Amino acid sequence: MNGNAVNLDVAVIGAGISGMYSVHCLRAVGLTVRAFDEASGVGGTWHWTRYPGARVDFPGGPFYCYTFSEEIVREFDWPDTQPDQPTVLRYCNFIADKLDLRRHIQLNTRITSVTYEEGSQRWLVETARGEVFQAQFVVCATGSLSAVNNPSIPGLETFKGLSFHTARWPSDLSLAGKRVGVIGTGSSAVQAIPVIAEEAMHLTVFQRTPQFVIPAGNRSIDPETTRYARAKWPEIRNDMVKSKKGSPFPQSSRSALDDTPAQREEMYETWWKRGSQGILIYSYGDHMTNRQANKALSDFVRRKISQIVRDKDIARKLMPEYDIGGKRLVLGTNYFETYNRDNVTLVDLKTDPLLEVTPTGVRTESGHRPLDALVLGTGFDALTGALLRLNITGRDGLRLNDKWSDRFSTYLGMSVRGFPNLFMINGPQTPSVLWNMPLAAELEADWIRDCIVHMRRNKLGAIEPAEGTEANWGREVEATASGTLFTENNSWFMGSNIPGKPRQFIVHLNGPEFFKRLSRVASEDYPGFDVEAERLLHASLQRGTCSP
Ligand code: NA7
Repeated sequence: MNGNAVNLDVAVIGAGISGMYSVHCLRAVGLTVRAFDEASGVGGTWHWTRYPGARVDFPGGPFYCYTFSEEIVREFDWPDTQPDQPTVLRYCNFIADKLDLRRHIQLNTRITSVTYEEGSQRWLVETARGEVFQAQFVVCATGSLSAVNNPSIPGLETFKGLSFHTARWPSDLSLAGKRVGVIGTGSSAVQAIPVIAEEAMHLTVFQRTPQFVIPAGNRSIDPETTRYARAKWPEIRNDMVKSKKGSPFPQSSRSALDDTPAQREEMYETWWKRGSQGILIYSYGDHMTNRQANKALSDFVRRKISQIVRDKDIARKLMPEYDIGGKRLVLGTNYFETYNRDNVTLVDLKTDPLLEVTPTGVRTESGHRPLDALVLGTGFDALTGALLRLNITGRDGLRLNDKWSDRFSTYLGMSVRGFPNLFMINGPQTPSVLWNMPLAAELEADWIRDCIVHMRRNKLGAIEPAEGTEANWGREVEATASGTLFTENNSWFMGSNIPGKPRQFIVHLNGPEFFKRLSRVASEDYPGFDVEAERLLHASLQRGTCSP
């Protein structure tokens, strides 16, 4: 045992939406908990994601938030259907105060290593400030899209202007009068581009792959919706838990091919206008399982692009050729319209490859483009990236980076064999990024709490997946995606955006079944896990403070 270490029952890594809820629910059963975050404030993704135009791109308002407390639902007024980043960050701070979480959260603290000690059945958690904590349990609430992807573009480090990732946007930055370049056209860049174009003198967008972008349709939430949500909250929450996407809005199960082309067009037009309150791809049930159905919708959005973008050559460059939804569908506001502006240039890197960044701009095959600021909208090492950056070493010196070098494997997306008592929230092989993430975080943190309580009651010291359970779980997760078009496209769902990352589908596609499964595993006393008896009688047991 490390004599200088501060003792905790649970170390939570991350103080975003998952980390804050973990602190709340673990503290409630008498556990000593501390959350650590590298950021200077709470909010996780919503602390970092400060680019102009950043908004929730899921059915937002009262549905993208904590769901467990009707009191909280009543007390926070969401102004828009797609809340902007400052509003979500204000909400996170409201929660930290309301639940009195700050005294359990240590900010400005980067975790440098997490190492399992066999003898004590505890983890040593080291920080960049030189502190060491010893915790029986570690909860990785590290965020699904938090490990920034800084691309290796020749000369990037030589750029003399301002250069930064969308998730590291400098505070108080003015782009007025500047020539700005944006590399990437994912969700972040698509939200930022129209706002940057309004402010900058000139904007050049460097596009590697065009995007299907549908209107977010952000609008003020009418008081009636808020009143309804507050009055019916338990039912709404229950419906979201059972819903395939964790959303309160409709999803059709009909085939797009059961309708005539004219009927389909009418349906698509209606859903196009709904924006996030009924996302177009769910207008029929088979867009992601039937290529012909998918093509009908892909063609509809391509027609929209050619109607919106006046210059036919630019419109052609903006046309995606893959299956709609194969990459995460992007919700935007005036995205395609922005290419009608005189101060916006689109560079298609497929036909005009990026050669290098120079001290004064970006050189593509067709020439040099002088820039004052370069924005990297280049995304994230999704789901596994943040975990692999923690430097985790489990039983027998096994490093998570080595275990996952060819393929990642988990049991229930919550735990990894060889890494006892370490849990993940919204990690790989959970519904995560294709479900309602705050709601998923609550359900997964509750499961972790119940597992810890079960262990304490039964004087268990360690729990980890049994031999073979990860392989079975991997097959189950793959089965949820088999026959879908997700696995036939290149996207960060498949690891394709990170050079060298194994090609493996990262999401469990059936949220309701996933959460039912978690409940079943808990109620059956954790089948599929190996457990060990507690070697050290834990202080909180002696004090009898763990009282669920
Ligand atoms: P994304 O969706 O991963 O988008 C990243 C974009 O950056 C995408 O267009 C990439 O092109 C492009 N990219 C990445 N590396 C390069 C290089 N080296 N050169 C040129 N272009 C590159 O990340 P976002 O931040 O936009 O969105 C992530 C999620 O966060 C999103 O779903 C929201 O939920 C919030 P590619 O398509 O790989 O060819």
